Amino acid sequence: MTGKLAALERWVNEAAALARPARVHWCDGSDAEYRELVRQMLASGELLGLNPDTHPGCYLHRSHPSDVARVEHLTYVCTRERDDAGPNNHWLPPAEAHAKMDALFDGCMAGRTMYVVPYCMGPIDSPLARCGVELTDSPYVVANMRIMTRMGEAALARIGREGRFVKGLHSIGELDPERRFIMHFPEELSIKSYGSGYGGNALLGKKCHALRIASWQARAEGWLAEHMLIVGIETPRGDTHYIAAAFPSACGKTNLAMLIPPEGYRRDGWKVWTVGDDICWMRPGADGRLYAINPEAGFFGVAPGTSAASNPNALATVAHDAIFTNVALTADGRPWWDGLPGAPAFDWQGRPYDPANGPAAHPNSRFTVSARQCPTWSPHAEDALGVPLSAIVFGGRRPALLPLVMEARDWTHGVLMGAAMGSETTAAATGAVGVLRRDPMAMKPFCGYHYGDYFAHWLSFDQPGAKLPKVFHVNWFRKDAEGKYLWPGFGDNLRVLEWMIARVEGRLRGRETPVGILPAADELKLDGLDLPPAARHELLALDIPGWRAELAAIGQDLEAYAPRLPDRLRREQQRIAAALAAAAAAQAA
Ligand code: SAT
Ligand code: MN
Repeated sequence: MTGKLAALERWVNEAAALARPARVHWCDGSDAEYRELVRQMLASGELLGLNPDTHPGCYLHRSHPSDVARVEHLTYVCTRERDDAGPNNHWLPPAEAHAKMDALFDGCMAGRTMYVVPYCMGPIDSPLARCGVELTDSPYVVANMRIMTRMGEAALARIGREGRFVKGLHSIGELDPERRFIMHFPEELSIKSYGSGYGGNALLGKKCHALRIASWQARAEGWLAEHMLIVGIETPRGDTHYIAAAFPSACGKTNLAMLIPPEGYRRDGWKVWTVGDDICWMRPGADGRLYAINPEAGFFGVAPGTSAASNPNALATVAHDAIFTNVALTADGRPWWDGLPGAPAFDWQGRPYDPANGPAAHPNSRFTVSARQCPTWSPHAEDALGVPLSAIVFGGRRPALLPLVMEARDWTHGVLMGAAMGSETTAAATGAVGVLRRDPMAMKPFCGYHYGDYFAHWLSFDQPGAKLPKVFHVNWFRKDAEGKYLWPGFGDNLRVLEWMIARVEGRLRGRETPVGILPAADELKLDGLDLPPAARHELLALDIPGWRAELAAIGQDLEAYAPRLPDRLRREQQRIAAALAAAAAAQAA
């Protein structure tokens, strides 16, 4: 190889000299290659064939039972200066991290094949897209990367033209949690991941490249790499508004991205177009608007809860040519999880199903599937220049206080809303579930640099001439005193998006409050919805003492990022705290 691919070849040779695989295979991304990988994995037992009549081209993978989620406590950002990684990341000096990882990689691929996986994050002809190469000894990872990215020859050709790519070295190692680390070297655009074959730990194009490394690159180059879905809402007038929305893992991003409008809305001509369900790269265009691409080519979605009621589009998407990981199995070889008809015969570990062993499908079980199979896949999802954003939405699981929807009064307030995001933890990461954690912009596990610098970078988009999207915060997860959800969610979330669009188009006035603009009485269309008046009130009520405590907590939590916390953000928090104090005084008077 010559020219710009020589550096790639040198790095592949170095990695092979370290890991000492029996063979090196350069992936071309072809159908024939995918079929051959599947054939080998069926033979080795890494994949099981599913019922070919109900699920043609579908396979089941069971991961090691100790390897079922991202491992945030073993994930590091290794910058030369500790402060550049920030208190939001685990850190090691790069030399120490390399030494630690190289000792693990030493000879680890003996007898195995090392796959060279060139990939492109984003449409292959997009100026916003970025390439990488993952070296891995896991054929399961290769098969998933082929679905999740533009993998193979075209990506290699682009790398040959550009010369620049993110280097990712991965081995499943012994799948030993004691010998498992995910290390990022943003200054070198490189990643080393050892000891896990699961999702975000192992499919290095996803969280490692498209968020942690990309957020670093984005800061240097003037764009944003975010943990957001992208959805297009087509109104009965025929305009499509694109919305990017950040929610923590397993909070319904895939469901919102594939939303089915309620009956009446469908009749009126509303349509929803899916552009992405997890990651959004965005950059100001020549007209001052923010343009977004989905760097991924597939969905790695949470299976449990995906049902005909919650997300029929996702079910249709995974009806063929999909890889399932850690779901349960019916007696006739269909994948199964809570929300599907039928009954599990085998649990996610392959044991005959026994409720005493816990849920049949693992709570973080997943499907991997090409986005092109989605019935609502947007005809603009692969536009090289991306789609223009009308709104950015932040949200989390908040059982109390946070209203169904509120709008930021300007960009600075919007950045504070994002920075103040909190959510109850879910099964997408190891650790306790259901604990409130502050998760700014849903990037806590994924921001590849100091959160203080990250907030400043967000604020920097507020330039003269910028036509920035409006910023909103939503909470689909409010509960009543009995712990029941107050809002039906799913398709009915379109009612909230409709209000946002009316605000974007300047057609509704809203109601100004100290914490943001809420829908005024009767502005949210709730017809056809069985929502008791008490719930309606509760969802949009303003609990001033509760909010004052929240603002104090936000102020305190943000100080963790001092001295790099932008003063503009601190002043915004103080402005709202003061407005709440004034409202409390007025109420008392
Ligand atoms: O495991 S992944 O990081 O790919 C999924 C998620 O947590 O969002
Ligand atoms: Mn995610």
